[in-house]
Amino acid sequence: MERYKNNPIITRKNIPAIPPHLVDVSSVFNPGAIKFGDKYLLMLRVQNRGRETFLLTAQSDNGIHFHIYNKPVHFKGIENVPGKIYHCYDPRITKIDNIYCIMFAMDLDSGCRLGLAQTVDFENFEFMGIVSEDDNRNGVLFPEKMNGKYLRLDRPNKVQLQDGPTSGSAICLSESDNLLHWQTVGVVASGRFHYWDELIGAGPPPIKTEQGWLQIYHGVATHFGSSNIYQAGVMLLDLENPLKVISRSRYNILEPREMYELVGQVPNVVFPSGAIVNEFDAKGFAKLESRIFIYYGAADTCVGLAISTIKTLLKLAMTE
Ligand code: BMA
Repeated sequence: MERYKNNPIITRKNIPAIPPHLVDVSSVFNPGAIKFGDKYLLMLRVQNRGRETFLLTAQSDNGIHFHIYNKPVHFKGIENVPGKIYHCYDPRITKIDNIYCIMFAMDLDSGCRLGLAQTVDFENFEFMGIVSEDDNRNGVLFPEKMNGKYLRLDRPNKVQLQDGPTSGSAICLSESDNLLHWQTVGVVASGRFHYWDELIGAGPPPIKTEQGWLQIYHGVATHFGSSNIYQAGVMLLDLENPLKVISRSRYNILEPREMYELVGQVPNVVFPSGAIVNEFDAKGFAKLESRIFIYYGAADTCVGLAISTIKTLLKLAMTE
């Protein structure tokens, strides 16, 4: 994948001052992304100097230069959740039947859960509920139902990192009748210990291609003494049965190399969370030659853009 030449595309300096809480913020990273009409839309994770989290939307005509709105996203109804919500973060956006669904991580006293919100205009957002019973993260919805069910990839948190948060080593497939109550169908892919992707989680929502569902994911190498390395990879899932992995990249397709990826709040991190495909065919498949913009958090500090094509990602997925 090719980094945009003027990366990072969004840094803390681009965040407008929104008194009282968002002034001179610390970081902006891990955005959700989607095409909204003919605009590129991001939902940015912004942290202030209290290390509190806010989500801000941003729009662009070309996917590179973004206008960031000076109104934090409010999920209407979230105030009715009992107990304290510390952070809502890492949103992934999927359009299903003309409704934009946002799945995000929620830090609660009981651990991390998945939350779901919906919007049609990216101005008014409705909180739909907490949609994972157990500790879970990196929930991404498929853009269409299969066999009458909504599907998502998620990542139950099971592994306790030494001196760190609990993290998972497997991407699972879950299904639901109503987007609110989910059952795990099975494990799609597990971490490959000793290699680049020991712990894994889905990145942007799955992309439909004639060859299968293209899934960009992050992998964490944990066997380096002082620091985990977060990288991006890609796998191809069967179109009819996404539990089945057709192929999976042996090598990462993006790793921390540039200074803004190596140094920051959390060093050595590229974390892909949003992708926008330029062209789909009449049947809804991403075109082979289409460009894809991948938005990623760099070092939990700023937003990078990596550019590729569907064809290239399919090829990279096949390097087994
Ligand atoms: C993961 C998540 C991400 C974060 C990454 C690197 O576990 O918390 O939000 O970007 O770690 O710190």
